[in-house]
Amino acid sequence: MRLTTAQALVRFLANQWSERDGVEHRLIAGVLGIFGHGNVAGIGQALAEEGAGTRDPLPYYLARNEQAMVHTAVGYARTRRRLSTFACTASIGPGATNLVTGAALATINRLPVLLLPGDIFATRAAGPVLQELEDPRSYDVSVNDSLRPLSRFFDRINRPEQLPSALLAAMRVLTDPAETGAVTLALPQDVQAEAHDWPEELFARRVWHVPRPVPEPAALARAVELLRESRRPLIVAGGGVRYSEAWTELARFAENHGVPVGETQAGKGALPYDHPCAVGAIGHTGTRAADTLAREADLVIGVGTRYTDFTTASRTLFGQARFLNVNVAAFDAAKNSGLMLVADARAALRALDEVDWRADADWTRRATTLATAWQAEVGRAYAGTQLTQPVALGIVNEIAAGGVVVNAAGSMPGDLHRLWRASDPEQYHVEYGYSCMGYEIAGGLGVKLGAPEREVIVLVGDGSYLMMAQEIATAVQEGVKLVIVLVDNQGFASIGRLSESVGARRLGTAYRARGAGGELDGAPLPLDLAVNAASLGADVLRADTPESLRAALVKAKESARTTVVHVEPVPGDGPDAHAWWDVPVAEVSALPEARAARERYDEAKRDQRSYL
Ligand SMILES: Cc1ncc(C[n+]2csc(CCOP(=O)(O)OP(=O)(O)O)c2C)c(N)n1
Ligand SMILES: [Mg+2]
Repeated sequence: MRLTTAQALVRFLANQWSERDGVEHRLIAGVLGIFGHGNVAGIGQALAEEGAGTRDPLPYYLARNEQAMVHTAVGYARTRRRLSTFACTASIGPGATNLVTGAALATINRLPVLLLPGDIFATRAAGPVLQELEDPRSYDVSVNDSLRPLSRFFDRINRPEQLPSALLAAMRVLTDPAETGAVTLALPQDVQAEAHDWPEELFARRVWHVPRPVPEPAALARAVELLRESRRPLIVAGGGVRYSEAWTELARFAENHGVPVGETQAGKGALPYDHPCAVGAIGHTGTRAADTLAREADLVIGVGTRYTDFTTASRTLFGQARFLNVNVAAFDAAKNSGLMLVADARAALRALDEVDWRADADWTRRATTLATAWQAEVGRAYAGTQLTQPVALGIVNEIAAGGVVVNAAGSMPGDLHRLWRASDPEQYHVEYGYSCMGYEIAGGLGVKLGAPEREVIVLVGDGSYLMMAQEIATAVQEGVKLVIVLVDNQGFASIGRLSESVGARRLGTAYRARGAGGELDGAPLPLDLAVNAASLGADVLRADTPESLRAALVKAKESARTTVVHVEPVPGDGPDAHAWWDVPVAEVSALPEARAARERYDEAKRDQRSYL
């Protein structure tokens, strides 16, 4: 069959399916793209020719920024449990390098996205081409090589003949639960347009089975031994619970064996907040309940977690516990010198559930008491007559029943992790692997594309909003409705607090004009982000009291249009952190507050374990 490389690629993608538990899903749900000379005549022409300008089978979506389109793909892939994702087509040069942040975010969060940046001519016939980076040491380098370390599979298609094997490898990695992440096929612009005779089989319907690996018997036997020796076990539920859809198995295991369950950011919602075994968020942004238990536990059972520094409180949280790590990726299962149970979370929890063993009854009871006390604390943080951030989040929580809340960076992820009451496993979508400012609106668009039946409520700080608000225009274009709560506190509340705590005097963390003395401490900036949102095509409501926020959210929910609710919260924080986070402080300084901060730092650092 004679087609261009780009036409063959597009036709191939339209025929790829994933399958797990007997259910099939379109692997590539569509193509997000921005065209330039590096892809318009290749992929762009192919999409037009293959009918993808229409909606089926490979609908095309025009995004506003290449980074944002990867966020949208990630939001979608997470919502669809990695069984379906988007391809992202970018031009060469800046269009391609704009993908870099999105690629890192996808790979860190273990979420599949297919990146298709254009590349410089394979023939080098007319180089340097517009937007080409020339490397005097080698003609074999382009800016796309910056995507190599961020991609779980990277290939450059220098000849049409290379396409079939590269495509098969790309699909294998996208659908492999242990390998998945960003997959990049760099497409030289001349090769995209080049014709070739392709074998018909390349375009056959292909189904990629997504496995549920079972634990190896010997490893399982050792895990059982470890369980039997434990009296004070604690589960750390991570994103792997979600991707495996192992919620029922997790609840059953926890109930049957009396094991409390703490949750990472990616795992939050694994159990409903009021489940008898739920002790809520764990780690630096954890609840007092989970963090207290973590210090006393003799066994930590990690299920689908990467054990980031937020989860382990920079390796100070888990007193003397041993680790049993259930993970589909050996890389993660090996962490903290844990006993590795390399398996799908659902399969492993089912196997472990067979064990005749229970935690000490006192331990299980204590977990329930601590969790109940914590919920009372959340109640106090949510109650209030002033519109502080915790009060605002409480109102969003109340209104969001049945919806999804989306967030990524700033002061809200910590407050949300600690306070948010997730009543079902779909409700909480906080991207905290990369905690990337700008993910919120673009990612929220992907969440909504993945779960159109759900109300998607994007929480975005003013700092994040100013980095990447433009996908509001894409949401309006697609008639995809988002509710966006814009929390405007004129700068970086989170980093402002952190700055003060490390002796950096809040430098550069508030949005202020340059003052008379030459510092950034002058008048507040005359920004009106609500007007900005309206200019992008959203409806806008403003709220400055708890009542007006509630009313605005109800109205936004009823509307069919993307609505931005602009909130300026009054100062007021939620509960403090109960566990440390390692942010190194200046070892020498003339500033007294930096010296004091260093003393506190040295003190906390002493508790850091090596987990050898
Ligand atoms: C792309 C990116 N740049 C920088 C950071 C570091 N950072 C984390 S939070 C933050 C400030 C966020 O401000 P805003 O969105 O207004 O949230 P707030 O802290 O005020 O709640 C910054 C700069 C980041 N996470 N992502
Ligand atoms: Mg802010």
